[in-house]
Amino acid sequence: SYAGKAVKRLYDDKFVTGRSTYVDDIKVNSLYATFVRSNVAHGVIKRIHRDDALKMRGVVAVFTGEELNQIIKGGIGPWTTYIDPRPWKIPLWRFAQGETKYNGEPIAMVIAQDKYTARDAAEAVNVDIEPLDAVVDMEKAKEDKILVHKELGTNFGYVGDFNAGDAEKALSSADKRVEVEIANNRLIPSPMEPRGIVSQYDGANLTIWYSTQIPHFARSEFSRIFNIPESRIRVIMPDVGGGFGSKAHILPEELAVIAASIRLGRTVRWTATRTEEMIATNSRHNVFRGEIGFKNDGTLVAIKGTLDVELGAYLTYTEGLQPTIIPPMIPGPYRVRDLAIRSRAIYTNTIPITMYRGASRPEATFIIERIMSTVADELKMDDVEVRMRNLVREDQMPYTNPFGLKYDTGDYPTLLKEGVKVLEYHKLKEWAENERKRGKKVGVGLAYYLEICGFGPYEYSETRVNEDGSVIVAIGGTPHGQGTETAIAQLVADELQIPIERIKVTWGDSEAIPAGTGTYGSRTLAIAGSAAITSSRQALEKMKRVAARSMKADVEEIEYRNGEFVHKKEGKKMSWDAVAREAYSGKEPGISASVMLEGDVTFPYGVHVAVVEVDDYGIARVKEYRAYDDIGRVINPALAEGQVHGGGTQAVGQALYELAIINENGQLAVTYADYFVPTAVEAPKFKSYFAEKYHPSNYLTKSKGVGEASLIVGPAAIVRAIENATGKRFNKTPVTPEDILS
Ligand code: MCN
Ligand code: MO
Repeated sequence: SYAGKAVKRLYDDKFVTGRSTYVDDIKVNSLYATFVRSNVAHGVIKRIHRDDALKMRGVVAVFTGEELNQIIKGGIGPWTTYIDPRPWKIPLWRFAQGETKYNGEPIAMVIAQDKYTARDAAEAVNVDIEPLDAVVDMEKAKEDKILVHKELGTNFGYVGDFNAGDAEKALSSADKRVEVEIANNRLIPSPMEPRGIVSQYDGANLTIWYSTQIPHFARSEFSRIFNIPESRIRVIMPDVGGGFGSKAHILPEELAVIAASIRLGRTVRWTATRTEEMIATNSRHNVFRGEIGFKNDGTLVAIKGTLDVELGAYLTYTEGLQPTIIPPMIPGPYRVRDLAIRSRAIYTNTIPITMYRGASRPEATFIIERIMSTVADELKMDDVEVRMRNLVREDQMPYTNPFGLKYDTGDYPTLLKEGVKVLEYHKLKEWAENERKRGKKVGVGLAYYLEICGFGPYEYSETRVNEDGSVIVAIGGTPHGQGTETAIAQLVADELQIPIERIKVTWGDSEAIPAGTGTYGSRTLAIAGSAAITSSRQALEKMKRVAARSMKADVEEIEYRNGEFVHKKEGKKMSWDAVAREAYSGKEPGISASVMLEGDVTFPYGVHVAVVEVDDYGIARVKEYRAYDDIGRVINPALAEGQVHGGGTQAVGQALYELAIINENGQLAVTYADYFVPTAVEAPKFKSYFAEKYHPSNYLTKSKGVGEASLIVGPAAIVRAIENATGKRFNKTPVTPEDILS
């Protein structure tokens, strides 16, 4: 069997030999788009002077927002698959028209024969902007004095209360009460491949090559926004060089490219420069302020507070998830049942904020883990002991958390006990203490997480057996670096009992694959994998029927084993390939089976440990990162470990280095000189283990997700390690050298 083995990624040759095809590699005759961007955070667009640009050789058009929005009929909407738009205040988001709401916002579009001309021409476009008062700071925006969207009457896009039990009463009966403020700063997801799109319009049909995680959702959104039937829109996702959640939403730039191609009847393309990519997607700014109550034995009894998440100037598809997913995840794996959390989402005149790896679970985990560590510090208790005291017990599983989330399977205390041992946490702590006695600033930190992943509502899969017996599995999931396609091929190879080399997994073309939800929320292996198992079982059933007809037997008389269909009674046999050939002989309809598998959430969990060293300049380095996770059945340990490493390196970035600086004019620092992303040099030494006695999910794969785990829990573990190294307290990310030295 293939499942459980570290099978090498099936489709990597093209990547390592430079023959992969990203959007910018698509060779079609096309025009190039570039954007004129706002240099103020808020202002009235008075006039766009485009005559000079239009006179330049090679310039085809310069479009204003008014012109583009005649074609962009609908606005970018909320992600109604997951959020109820009713309690929200949502401004119409199209291409800027009349007013600009953030520094860097596209306000005019230049189309030229080549990208260099397009960029030169963009410089020749002058825009008169009359600045308006802007509010670029979330705290100031809360005063509602300066409004980002006057028509909404407020900067609060969402206010909701998440109440469970009686937090007030629990607080007043607690032995101890402590106030907390816990924050994550703004990040820039930074995938290797920036945003990109090619839009081809032939007068009737649109073909769109798009660097995205959600080709099918994009198709339905484009259909709604441009009022074109889905049958006339084909969205193709070529190789995608990473997304980390940020490519699950649509930009006004991308709508403009499509609009221009419709208007001109030509193919138009845009690949974001690195600066544009940095402007395109920011993420993660949130603050929790509140009070906690606990008993002297370390039992957490109450959490009360307010969570503020920044939206930026508009509601992206994905940022709408945060204020409604963070609060119910704050209890995490712990038994606390009395909580009162007011959750608010706030518009500011800044770059719209999107989701980033973990989306809501890193925020919730950072909050609850900082709370656990605070309890430990207040009571001078060990981090492990405090958590042990509070974890949901195995006899309580499946456990319905105070907000109604049903934790499916797991044994949280046992995993902590085992994890601490396997990761040698106490040994490391002792070692660090000795090192500190010798004057070295080293520290060890631990954090626990429980996360929610594997999201539905459904995923599509089709299994097709070709005439030669090779197999195509077309999935609605959209891997873009994770290697999930290889794990799915492993599952299908086991199911069909044929060599994995005979299986090709394909995805990301809205015309070749009728439906799909996409890859995000660490859902793909669980849900698309289970869908692939199901469609493959059905295909095998169809193969059996062909074999039966061919051998003049009842289908019940046919047994399939290791690539052979056996008619036991008669002692006859047919090979997999012979049956496939028969299926395409003209007498049979061929072999294809498709399913739309419904799915629900599943809850992986684990404990991670970081070792940090701080130098005299306050610069912290994560020397080691160790992880012990229960992710259900591990299908491909190498791939799963790779996710722990990648997410762990991003956790180093969030905890120590990454901070998107927005100045008082709402301008983002847009180079990697000002925004430091960790490289291999800053990556720690990793040790990643998976619980051998795992707790399966309800999915056929028995797996739970791991694609986001390390970025969900890593920042809390790393910050705890810095505290251990320095003896100071930090309730935020990133912890900068200035913080450490002050
Ligand atoms: N896996 C496994 N056994 C399990 C669980 C997972 O072998 N029990 C393997 C899978 O085969 C897959 C990987 O681990 O190779 C992650 O699977 P899964 O947890 O199902 O996550 P997804 O495939 O849905 O990937 C999405 C996840 C998310 S949400 C973000 S954000 C993220 C991440 O993946 N973005 C990434 N990892 C990324 N990795 C790369 N290279 N690029 C991104 O943009
Ligand atoms: Mo994600």
